[in-house]
Amino acid sequence: MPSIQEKFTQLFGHAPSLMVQSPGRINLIGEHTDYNHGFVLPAAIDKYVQIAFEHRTDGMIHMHAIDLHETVTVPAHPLQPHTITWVNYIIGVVAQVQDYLTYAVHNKETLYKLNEGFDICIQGDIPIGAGLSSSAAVESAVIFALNEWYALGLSKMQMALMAQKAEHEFAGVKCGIMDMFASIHGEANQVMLLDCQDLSFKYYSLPLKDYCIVLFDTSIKHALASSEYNTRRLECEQGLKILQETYPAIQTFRDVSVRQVEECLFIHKEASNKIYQRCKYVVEEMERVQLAVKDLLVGDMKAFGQKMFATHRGLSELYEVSCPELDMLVNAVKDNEYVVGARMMGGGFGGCTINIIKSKEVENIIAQVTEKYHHATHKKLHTYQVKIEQGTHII
Ligand code: GAF
Repeated sequence: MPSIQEKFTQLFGHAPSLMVQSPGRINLIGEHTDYNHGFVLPAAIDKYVQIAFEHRTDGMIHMHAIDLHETVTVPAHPLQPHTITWVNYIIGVVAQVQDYLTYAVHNKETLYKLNEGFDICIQGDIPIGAGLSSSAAVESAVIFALNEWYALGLSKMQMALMAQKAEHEFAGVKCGIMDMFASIHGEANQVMLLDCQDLSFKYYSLPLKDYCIVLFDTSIKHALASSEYNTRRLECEQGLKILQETYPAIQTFRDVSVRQVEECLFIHKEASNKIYQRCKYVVEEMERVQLAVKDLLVGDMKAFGQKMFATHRGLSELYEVSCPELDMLVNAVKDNEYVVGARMMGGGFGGCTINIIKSKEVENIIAQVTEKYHHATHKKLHTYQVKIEQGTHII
């Protein structure tokens, strides 16, 4: 198979000037907390999107997705959301940079250069729709390349925020900051505790010792994932407003206790009340992340893993973003003495579970779960043993 440089050269008749690689991410704990001003604990992994880039001067953006065998060309200005999803991950980011150069820094020369257009090829090995943030990896790679090529001087956090805005405005998913943050800021062997309220973060080593991280991929992506994601976000906002009526000092979920959720949202003792359930999960998960980091600091992976199982229960029963296949995969390992923790990961409604498994038992456990999964769903289970790696960088 030709390399991305060779493919780029074949397609565009010249070699690329810049190559960038951006990883997918895992998240150890802290799910659906980023857009609720909570904490997350993600890390970048050894699965990547690569892009090859070259400036052009005819005002066009030529894009080619190698794995999908698709080429799309659009004028560099003005940019509108496109009908093809992957195209939006590129042009959505370009639109953010155009806005930045127009309104934030009034840099006409650089804007002129950007609007001259470019050629770009993308390829990758992050499974699409598996909840490993392949879209954020593309957006992160593109913003990183534009920052480099046009000498924009953006910080990593500014890049992550612009990539997030691209996802909101061009892909239509009101995602939090976690995925782009993790792809751009990742470091080898380090998880990152990000405070999504003030965007401060800290790196921690994961005391895996004789354990490793394995992802079980349901190969399912429900069509309702992005609409349900936006609905969860709205439900949380509604819950927060109700809490603020009784407690005006509350600004974000960070100021909310479980007791206040019980008092203000547990209406008529109706435990099925959706807003109550969503908010209860969020507040409990925020506390769980803090406690889980303490487990990491003392090297107690067993206690950490128990919290992952508790997160899964919350996501499945209260936040209702799991699906039967994800629940099945977590149940399949929950009483296995060699699996310290497992849970669904990412937005939900399909994608992967993340499992912390004793290294010497990984093969056995993969074989057992693959068999069970096939028996129950008639689907093939894809599994990935992942390493924690460096974030977006030039190659
Ligand atoms: C998706 C989103 F993109 C993230 O921002 C985050 O909310 C996650 O779902 C759930 O934790 O990956």
